[in-house]
Amino acid sequence: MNRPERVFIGLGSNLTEPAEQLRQALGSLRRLPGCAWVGVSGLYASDSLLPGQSRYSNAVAALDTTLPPLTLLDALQAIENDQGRVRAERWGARTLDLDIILFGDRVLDEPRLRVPHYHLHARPFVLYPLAELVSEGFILADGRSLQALLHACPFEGLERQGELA
Ligand code: A4P
Ligand code: MG
Repeated sequence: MNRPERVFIGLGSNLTEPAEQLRQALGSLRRLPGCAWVGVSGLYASDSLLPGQSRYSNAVAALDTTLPPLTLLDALQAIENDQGRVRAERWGARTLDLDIILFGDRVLDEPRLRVPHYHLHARPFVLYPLAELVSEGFILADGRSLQALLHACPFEGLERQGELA
């Protein structure tokens, strides 16, 4: 049996009742084989990084998993597909996006999976919910301090809309 590793999963949606999409995805994450539920951040809303797209709902969930990283990625993509995700264009509007933000103490740079998530530092809608789930002074697997990343990425434009679960 593998040692469980803590993973943080970024959830995002900007189509078809985004907050409901996130709630439905949480139900699927709670039922994932090989994973134990840890918790979820509050619900956040913010404008899209791309102009012309509707606002996003975002959250971060934490699980302890014994699954290998690519097996977890497959499971997350299956949940996206179940919720009607259509991959028409990169960064396109989506019913559900599940990104692996952190995977234990691993640093991975594989064609299908890069962790820590490559754009984490520029995304308040990932950093602030993540901060709700870790202790103060948290250091990422690649040595960066979450506190320093938060300082460099203002909360501006982000709206915390209460609890998701
Ligand atoms: N991939 C590599 N690393 C990872 C990882 N750590 N987690 C690969 C998940 N997948 C990873 O992803 C494309 C491929 O990335 C996958 O097949 C996987 O093998 P995708 O989900 O099909 O495509 P995408 O989501 O369009 O691309 P990307 O780069 O993940 O975009 P993002 O980061 O999801 O950005 N504005 C707000 N306010 N909130 C948002 O959530 N999201 C986006 C989309 C734009 N603007 C936003 C938001
Ligand atoms: Mg994605």
